[in-house]
Amino acid sequence: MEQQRKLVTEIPGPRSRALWERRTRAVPAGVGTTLPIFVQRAQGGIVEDVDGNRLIDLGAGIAVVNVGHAHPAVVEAIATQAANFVHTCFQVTPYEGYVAVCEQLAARTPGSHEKRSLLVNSGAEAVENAVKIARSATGRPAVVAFDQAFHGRTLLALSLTAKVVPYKKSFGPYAPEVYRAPYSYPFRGTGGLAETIAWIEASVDVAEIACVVVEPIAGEGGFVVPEPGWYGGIAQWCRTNGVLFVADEVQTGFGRTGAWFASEHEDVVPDLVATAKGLGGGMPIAGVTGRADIMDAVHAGGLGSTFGGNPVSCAAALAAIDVIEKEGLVERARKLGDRMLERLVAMQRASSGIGDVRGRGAMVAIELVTDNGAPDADRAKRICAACHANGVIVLTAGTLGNVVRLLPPLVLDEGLLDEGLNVLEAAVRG
Ligand code: PLZ
Repeated sequence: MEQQRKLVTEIPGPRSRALWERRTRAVPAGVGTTLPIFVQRAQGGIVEDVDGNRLIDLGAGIAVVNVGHAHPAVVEAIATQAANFVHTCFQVTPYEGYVAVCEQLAARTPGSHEKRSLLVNSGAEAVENAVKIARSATGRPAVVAFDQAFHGRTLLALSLTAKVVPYKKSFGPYAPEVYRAPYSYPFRGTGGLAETIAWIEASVDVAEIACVVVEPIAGEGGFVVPEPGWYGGIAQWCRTNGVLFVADEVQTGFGRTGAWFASEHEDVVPDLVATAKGLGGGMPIAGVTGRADIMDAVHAGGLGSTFGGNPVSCAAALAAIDVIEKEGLVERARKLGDRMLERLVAMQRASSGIGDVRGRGAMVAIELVTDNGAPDADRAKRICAACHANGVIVLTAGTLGNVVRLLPPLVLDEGLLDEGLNVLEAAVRG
């Protein structure tokens, strides 16, 4: 498929609008939609809709298709595995692909210690299992999460997620023994390391804490990069206090930030790592990887999932990991990131209202503020809408909704990236 932006109708076009009509009668309103075009095909960095419009994708299905849409190696691995067998349930009769993915997770996640991995289906399920394992291994109940956190939408994961609207409103009561501490937010000058630790120690008996669950960069929370030393400082505090350090690398993993895992930027070796999204190259699969002694602390039969580590998803994951390695996508994330930051800083200088430009690797964002520095969620929405109308997929983020984030497939052609950024620049200018 030609890697080219092409608009042949307004966005959304007539066929997408007709499907939207059907959608409203079949799908509940509670399922949100960023951009109501209906997809026909997607390859590399381009998404084609049912009206024949081709859009530049700067969202990668929320950090999933790091290797690009429908990478040929991933597609071939899926087809080959599907022709052999599609499902047995690993707990009923195992197969090699599951083991091979766990070996890859052990080799790629930070630290050279002995590891084990559990495979599940989604980021939320990975986080939930990480907490179950941490509780089982420590015999402690409490969990600390942060005020910009997103960890998923199932009950325990949602209890860890911070943002009320739209995620938490009306869905309580939430799981007990979850304590929320301030996340480092350099642009707002809040959540320094000492403040965070003092907050934790004042709010919960440290001897009762099983684990701290933390994103190396707050993803849905607005691509907030903590101040240098904060993430490592929390890990150190955990070690000192017998608290397990659980890294949620669901959004930051698999090359996204210019390292295999973002914990590497702070030389942190987590006790447990939750992964999902980029792992499967587009197929649903997630993992919990951790120190062998912690992972093996759970009794036999205590962990599992019918579809967890589905053979087709495992084949896709092995292919995607191989593509990230062979195509140098970790390096490429840095290159794309440098280009995006350079352009965004130029936009910040030329226009008012961009309070902050931040990110790591191919995970970058702008935070929109009004003249007096208040969060400007309406402007973020307007900028996204203008990008969408002009054939560029961008996403909002932020606990206050005032962030526009860019997270393209790591294979995106530099010409297309620049074209996408030109559209964004015009949208920022208004
Ligand atoms: N942890 C860090 O980013 C998912 C959410 C989309 P699942 N982020 C996208 C939405 O609106 O629900 C995410 C994440 C981090 C966990 C999760 C949860 O991953 O695969 O969506 O369950």
